[in-house]
Amino acid sequence: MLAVVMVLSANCSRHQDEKSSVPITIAATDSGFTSPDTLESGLNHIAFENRGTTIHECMFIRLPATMTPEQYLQAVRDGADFPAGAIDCSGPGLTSPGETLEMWLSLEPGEYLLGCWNKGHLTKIAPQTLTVVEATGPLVDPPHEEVTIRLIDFRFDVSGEIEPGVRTLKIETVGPSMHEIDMFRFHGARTRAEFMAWYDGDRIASPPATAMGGALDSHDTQNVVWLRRRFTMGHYFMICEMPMVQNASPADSAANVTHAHAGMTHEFTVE
Ligand SMILES: [Cu+2]
Repeated sequence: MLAVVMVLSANCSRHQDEKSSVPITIAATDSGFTSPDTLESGLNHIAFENRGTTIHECMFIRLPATMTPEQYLQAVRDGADFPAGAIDCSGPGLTSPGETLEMWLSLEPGEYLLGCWNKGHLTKIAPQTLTVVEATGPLVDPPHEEVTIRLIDFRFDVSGEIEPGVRTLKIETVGPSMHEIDMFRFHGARTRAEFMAWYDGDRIASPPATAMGGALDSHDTQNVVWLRRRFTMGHYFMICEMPMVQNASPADSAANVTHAHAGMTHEFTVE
């Protein structure tokens, strides 16, 4: 009995030791992002809110010194998923209107563009830029996770159970390819087949699931991010939206084939 008590108290003190940081709010609207003009380098704690009427995400894109935001966007209009020299640095994934999640992610100093790739918003909505400056303040500590999700060619490896409540997930990319994770909560008895039909369609009418957020890809696959959000009981689905063929021409039938089509999906129940 004594041993059990000691283990429990050790677990409690571990959580009490987590230094709580105040998140920086970044909001998506249907006309663009609201965010600070500058962030500090190192681990950042962000609260992402979708205040729009459609699904949005928030990729942090670090631009090379030789590339303006407009040059990046023109390369995307010309069909590039990964304009040469620009670096994807993760960010909160697909999130439905009214949903909020927290993310911890590391950023290096530089000039960044915040972009939503859903439904071509990246090139249709006024881009948001921000500067990451060398940190001068105290460092943000990583949170303690209950669950670790590893992104592997082409599957999700989930260690631990996601239970109802506010939960923290650590996201690691094992690769070797770049990956991302978007989580959805099915509405009622809607199914995976209905989801994939919606995913391959216009993604506007009658969504079969709520987009719960996720972690977008990083060129640096050593990059680790953490997600924290509330999970209610229900039936969930996670997918990887990375394109199977990078920078495919929009006219190429391969342009819309993602890792999800190659089987990189995972269903789970929160109970
Ligand atoms: Cu993938």
